[in-house]
Amino acid sequence: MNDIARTGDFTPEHTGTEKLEAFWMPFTANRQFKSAPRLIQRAEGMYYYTPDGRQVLDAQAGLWCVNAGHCRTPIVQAIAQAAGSLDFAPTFQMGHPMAFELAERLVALAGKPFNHVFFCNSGSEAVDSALKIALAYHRVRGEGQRTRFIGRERGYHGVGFGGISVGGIVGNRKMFGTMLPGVDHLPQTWNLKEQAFSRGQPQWGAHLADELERIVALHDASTIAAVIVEPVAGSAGVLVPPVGYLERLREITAKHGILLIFDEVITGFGRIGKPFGFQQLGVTPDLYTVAKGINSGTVPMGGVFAREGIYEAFMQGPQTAIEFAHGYTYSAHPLACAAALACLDVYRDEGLLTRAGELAGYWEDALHSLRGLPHVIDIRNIGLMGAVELAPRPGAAGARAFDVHVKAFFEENLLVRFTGDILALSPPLIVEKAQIDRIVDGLRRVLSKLD
Ligand code: PXG
Repeated sequence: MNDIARTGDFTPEHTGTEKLEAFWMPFTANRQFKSAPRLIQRAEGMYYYTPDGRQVLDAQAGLWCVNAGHCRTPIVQAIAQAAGSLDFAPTFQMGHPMAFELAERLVALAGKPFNHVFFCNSGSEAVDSALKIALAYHRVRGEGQRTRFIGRERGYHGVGFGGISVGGIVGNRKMFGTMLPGVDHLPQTWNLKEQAFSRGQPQWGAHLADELERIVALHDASTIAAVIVEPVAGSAGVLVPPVGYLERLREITAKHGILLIFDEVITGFGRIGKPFGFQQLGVTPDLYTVAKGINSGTVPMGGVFAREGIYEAFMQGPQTAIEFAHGYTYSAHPLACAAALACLDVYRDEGLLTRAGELAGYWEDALHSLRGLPHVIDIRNIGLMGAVELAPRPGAAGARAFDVHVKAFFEENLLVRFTGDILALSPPLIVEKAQIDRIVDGLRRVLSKLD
């Protein structure tokens, strides 16, 4: 097979439905997809290209990850260079320079109090790693009885057993039965009546954080290791935290010696206006997870940031002891590190980690201009995240948003994500105002004639 074919030549015989059968697609309606496939061949900048040569505007940054835009030359070159000079290197009892350089640059971007980062290969692994760091942290300090976790309804923390246990998306949990024991959930924060068409953070809802006091009282603080939430819930459809809500979670967790973990897999790397979501929202967790935008989705990579005092608590016992029995073969993989280092340069040189803040007002006005269209019951936004929620068709939840997704793709050359009856938007951070207009105008045309 020549190189071109291997990098994705969808010849007609490759798009026949039988050729699509073997791939068990993740989080996909496999039979529906394979009967009417939506295929992507290549990508560049803000666009995907289909096998039949259509240029599709990517309004979802791949899957909330391609923050620097697609196939950026410096990132591509860095990956190629690494592949040819250090294809793999162990990071168990060994090290390679890019891993240390990347960690240094990342903690500098995070700022105080964050001083260490642990590497893994996905958001799901980052979440499991963070939960394990939390448990082990309490244990090394002599508080090993702190084993409970508190997540939140509608939270998405990936698909590991830890992640689905603290997560709160029913469909991702109910099939699997067994989960981590000792997990409780805060109520989710979205309320149609109180918050519909809020711009940015809703005013209503800070009091929902007080539920944490009730849960703590029930179990006793001494049994609880950590609370984990997304600063802005992404997968559940862009649920923006009410004003004062995260502050309240921070206060309560600090008071009870409970670690606060932010899952920044989506909000990290510029999505809401600062390098990390906590910086934009002004509330500092003890640990936070990242993935996706760390290298603009180019090579699988995730990480956990730890504040001062956490890593240090592990550094005890004999010098020869492995302080934390956790890690992955591909933790700090050279290709992922090379991609991330080059990506950080692109972010810095193009000001991309603060661009969502600069465009947020324009984005907000553009999205909210869809208010009043048929079936639109809510519009939410923060930074360069947005959601348009539709009323479900009676007896066919999710069908309306799926229709919009398909029509946007085929009729408007627009890639828009959907979850339930919510359209979710998160364009690459290089998006231009004219492209924001195109996204919104395309959606307007589709929504106007939607039944
Ligand atoms: N935490 C959060 C907050 C996420 O959004 C994960 C963990 C898991 O990451 P990995 O890399 O293991 O998939 C995620 C992933 C969507 C969508 O459209 C969201 C995610 C992944 C795929 C689709 O809502 N988020």
